[in-house]
Amino acid sequence: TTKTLLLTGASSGIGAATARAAVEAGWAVGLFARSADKLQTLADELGDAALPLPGDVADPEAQAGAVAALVARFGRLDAAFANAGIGAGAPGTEGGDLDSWRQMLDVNLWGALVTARTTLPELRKTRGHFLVTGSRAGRSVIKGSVYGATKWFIHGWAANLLEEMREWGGRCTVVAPGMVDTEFFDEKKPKALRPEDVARGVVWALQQPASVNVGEVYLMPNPEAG
Ligand code: NJP
Repeated sequence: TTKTLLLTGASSGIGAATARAAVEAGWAVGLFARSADKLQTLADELGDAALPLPGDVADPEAQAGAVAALVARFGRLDAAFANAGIGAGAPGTEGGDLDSWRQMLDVNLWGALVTARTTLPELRKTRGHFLVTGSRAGRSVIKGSVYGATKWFIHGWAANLLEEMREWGGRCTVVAPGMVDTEFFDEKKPKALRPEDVARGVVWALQQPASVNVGEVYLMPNPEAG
């Protein structure tokens, strides 16, 4: 049987690169993000192994519909990667833009929580794997204090979620990169990680034997290596 992976934030960056790498590794993928046109283009590239699932992670009904559609199409869910996230200019606390705060909380926290709540009943059936994108910013201290704190939440939450999932043989991984050259930034970041570098780490975690839990995939760029 083909294993299946639901990815949020699949329309660009780390999510799109992971979708490509997972299909390359033999997985079928459900592609969730708001940009329906980008998801369709990626699904056309990936063929029968990909299902575009347009929606907003802040909308629990949209996520529920996407999981139902994926299971209807592929018959099972083996892994979910809660990767959608925004930096909103990585706002800090003093003078922080309130709308940006709200959007980050809705996507980075609420959206990831809802992805877990929506996928866990299906993952339980396959003793599956939940992955979530944290950050170096969830392991250290950055100037964008509010963005950084959303990622500290992810790391703390995922460590606790692993304990919950272990009761039925599930697994939980935090994917924690340093800077990655994606649409997260307005400008190119030539010395950063490539989204493909992160995707390789995600697929490596997915491919470990069921008896092995990868708690964290922590990747940093090494710019002086060329
Ligand atoms: O960024 P980008 P990344 N509902 O902008 C989607 C974390 N991270 O790949 O909805 C559903 O290319 C958006 O799609 P769309 C970061 O915090 C990054 O770098 O169509 N989806 C797109 O597919 C985030 O958690 C760096 O606009 C929503 C995707 O999210 C993850 O990596 C470093 C959505 C964002 O793709 C992926 O970001 C680090 C919504 N409401 C952690 N809002 C870095 N780049 O340096 C957004 O440590 N999306």
